[in-house]
Amino acid sequence: KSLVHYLLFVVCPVVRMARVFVYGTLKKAQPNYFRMENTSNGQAEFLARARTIEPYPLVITTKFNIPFLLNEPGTGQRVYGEIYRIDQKMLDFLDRFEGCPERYQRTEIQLEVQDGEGENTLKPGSIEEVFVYSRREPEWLQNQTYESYDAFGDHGLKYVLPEDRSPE
Ligand code: PCA
Repeated sequence: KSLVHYLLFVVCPVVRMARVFVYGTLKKAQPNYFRMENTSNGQAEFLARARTIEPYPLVITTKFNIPFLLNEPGTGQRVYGEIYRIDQKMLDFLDRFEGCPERYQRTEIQLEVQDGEGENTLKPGSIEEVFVYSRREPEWLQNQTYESYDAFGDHGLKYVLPEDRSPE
């Protein structure tokens, strides 16, 4: 078999990587960040802080105070978060963890890379298209929106980890 065949069918599947924008509990210093760092879930490499190009409603809801970015561009606020490069294993983990496609859908979103204090590996101001876990839920469009999620913020809405939830 040829070198081209080797590169296409042997190397490519191994190095296949995705990029994901996290805006909620998966961000640094948030309650689920440890799952991104746990290599038994796969690999995740921080790339940059970023902000959505379009406004979206970021709401905190359900009795477990879960943050959701609603897939309703043009309403709400431009949302801040972090871009990670992840391998297929981490993508599979996150899909399972986020209850995709039942609780969240994985869609694509356009982002503007922020200025990072030397930690960004993407060019500030560049526009990137990456995966995001979002949801379509018309009822929640009335909720208060946030431009940046912080589980420990003034809103006082304490996030409940999946392993601590009583049956819904
Ligand atoms: N985790 C995902 C979606 C919301 C959440 O809690 C994230 O941080 O992007």
